[in-house]
Amino acid sequence: MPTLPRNFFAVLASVFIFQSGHAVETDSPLTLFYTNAAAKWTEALPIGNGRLGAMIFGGVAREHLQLNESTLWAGGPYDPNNTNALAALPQARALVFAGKYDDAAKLIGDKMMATPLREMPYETMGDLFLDFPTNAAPVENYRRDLDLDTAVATVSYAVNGVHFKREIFSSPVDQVIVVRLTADKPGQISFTAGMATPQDATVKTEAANTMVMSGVNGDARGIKGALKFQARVRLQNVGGTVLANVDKLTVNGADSVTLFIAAATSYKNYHDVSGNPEAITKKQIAAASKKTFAELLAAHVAEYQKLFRRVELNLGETDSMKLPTDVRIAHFADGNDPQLAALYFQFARYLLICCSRPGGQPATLQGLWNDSMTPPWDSKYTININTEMNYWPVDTANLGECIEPLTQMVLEMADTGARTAKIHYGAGGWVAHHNTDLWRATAPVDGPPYGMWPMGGAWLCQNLWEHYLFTDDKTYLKKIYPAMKGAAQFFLDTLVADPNLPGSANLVTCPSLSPENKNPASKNTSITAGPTMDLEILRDLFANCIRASEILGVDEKFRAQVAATRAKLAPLQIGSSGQLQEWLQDLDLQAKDLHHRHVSHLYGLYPSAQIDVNITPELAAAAKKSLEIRGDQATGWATAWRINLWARLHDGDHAFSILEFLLSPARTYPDMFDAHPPFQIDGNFGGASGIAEMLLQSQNGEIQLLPALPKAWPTGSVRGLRARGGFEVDMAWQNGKLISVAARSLAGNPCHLRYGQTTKSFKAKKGREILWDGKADSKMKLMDRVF
Ligand code: FUC
Repeated sequence: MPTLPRNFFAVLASVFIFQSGHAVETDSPLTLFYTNAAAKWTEALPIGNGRLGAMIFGGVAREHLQLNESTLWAGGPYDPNNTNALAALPQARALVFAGKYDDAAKLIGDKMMATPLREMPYETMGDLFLDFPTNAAPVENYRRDLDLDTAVATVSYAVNGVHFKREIFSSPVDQVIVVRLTADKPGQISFTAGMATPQDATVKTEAANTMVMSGVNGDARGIKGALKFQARVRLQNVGGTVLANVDKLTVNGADSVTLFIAAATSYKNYHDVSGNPEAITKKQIAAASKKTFAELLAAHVAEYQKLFRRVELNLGETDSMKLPTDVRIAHFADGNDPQLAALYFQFARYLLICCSRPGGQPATLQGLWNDSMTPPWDSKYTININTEMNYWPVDTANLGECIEPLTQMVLEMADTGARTAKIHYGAGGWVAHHNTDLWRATAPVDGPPYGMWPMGGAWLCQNLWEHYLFTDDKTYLKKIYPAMKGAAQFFLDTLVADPNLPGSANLVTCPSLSPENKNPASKNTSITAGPTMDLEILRDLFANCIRASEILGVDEKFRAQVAATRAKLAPLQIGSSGQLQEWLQDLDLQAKDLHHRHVSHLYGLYPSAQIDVNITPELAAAAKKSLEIRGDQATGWATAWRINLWARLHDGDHAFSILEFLLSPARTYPDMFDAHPPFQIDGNFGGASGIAEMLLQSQNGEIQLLPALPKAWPTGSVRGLRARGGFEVDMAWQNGKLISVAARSLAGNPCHLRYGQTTKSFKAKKGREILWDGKADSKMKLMDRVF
């Protein structure tokens, strides 16, 4: 790592002080800040209340809020299942087992894909612009920031000695975005507000202070748009005047102005679009505008902090924190800014709270934030890694409630996926392939090399099961069990014996693929039978169903059937280069792309725990070999996955070196959004998960303290991470050594702590806190606490 002159940051900071004419100081260590307005969307700052989001540009002459509402997708309820698929299935299988992969792919492409071939995109709602009168006077003290501790974005600057300020937040309580404009002298606020959208919509003013955009969503791929939507803006001024034009509101000479922005669609659920966006937005605005700004802000902050303030992370602080966030990202790899990793971790927590709240939609490929009608990969749910990754930090980072939209989506997919199981496979249970959308489509899409993968639903069930493991919440288990059972039932009905495999452990998925990686035995397709990832996911799904049915005391017969089938799954194999095989045949070294972004076969190491350095050391060594072959650098999410994997291998320095790449301009935009590129939010969440895995792991019955602490973070502390079994954990460390740990038992399970080679166990009653200093010869202390 190159070392910088000691005064490097002082010099850099002084450049900024000079350029902006004032000293830039961060108020809170949890603030992203910039000394200029956003020139691009990936410089703008995101806010959101789980449903209603905006990207804030912060221009002096023009404020721009790009708006999103999480149910504004193209299309309407539709059935993509292909009634020709089932008849082609036996032949597709025969071709795969005969090694005629490309012929199988051709047949699958002709007969077995969804109609339409692609799903519906998530779309932007449009934009709100505030145009301010310009004059030649210079702008001074410009600052644009996002305080992660309050979820408020602020823009401030001075012109002609008048200090202007804009505060903006999206309230989960009042369901509106609030924009407050103030100045430190009376009568200074003048602007014209207008709206624009690429949607089929009109904008008009309604009464003196209200502007409404009403529209319908787009058609896509032959599916008719079935949603109505409305965005409604009301303006409240103190002093000055407001004038409503045809489609604009003009404010002149006000002391302060508050704008309320509401938006809604007619979406009620994936088969009901009968909502009334006009009534909803009217009600929301009427209620919010009766409250004072202080009341709205206080309610918003209190609700947000209930979640956000559960975790504190301190990895060390340096003067780099005084620099604008984009400059810090450019210099993270210089090694003098450990707090930026903590900020990145907390930014991901902020994003998850802002884009995935109970009652709403799950985080898409772009969370909640998308400015396009045709976004990359439709900004939907790619469930062969990306959606699962979005929720990796949900429990470790103590945001358990935020999984609710994902849980709900999986329960809905268990309905739509039952039809796909029947029509495409003649099977019971339910199945989902590699994508889904607002309408919960589950059939194979995009083309055989991506879509012919029946494991998306099964993998999502693993996310839900993990949430159960963290919370020990039996009511939740009862809720998700039918979806788990249905996912397993599908495979009981569709697994086939591979005629090429010796012995009785020969059950495989077919046709399938190892996500998006070409089968080296084919000319040009990924189609195969029994890729390692499928078998790993099934080992988990079946084991989880067995345990869940035992815990709930149900389905004895089914349980036995699942156990018998599990025992017959084809085994994991170590190949001739010592690698974990990605396919049933030892073909890894012949792969067309040795550095492929997907590391699907390493699912067993992370997010699963069936490969474990302590329990299955040979498989762990093989997984490590595979990881070395794949290399460290990939797309944003794929880089983030590698951090988690190296953390599970207990190599903190390796994990950290990959984090340095993830947190560089190559993979992180100035606003800290992850760069696939383009922007994809999974890397933010996967990166945060990786940081948590470096500090705390809890798979396979042990809470492992600092299992992969890198040298770059010699001294630090963390409060409030979650561990499986229902524990909340705090730790402090100094010079690379644990000095204290507190584990609070929220569920009353036994507590097994491990620090290096030292283990300590305790029967932990619910409501007790266990304290230890990490030393082999000291005892744990117990405290009864109220929490
Ligand atoms: C998968 C990945 C791509 C991208 C897309 C949304 O198909 O292979 O890299 O992330 O999802």
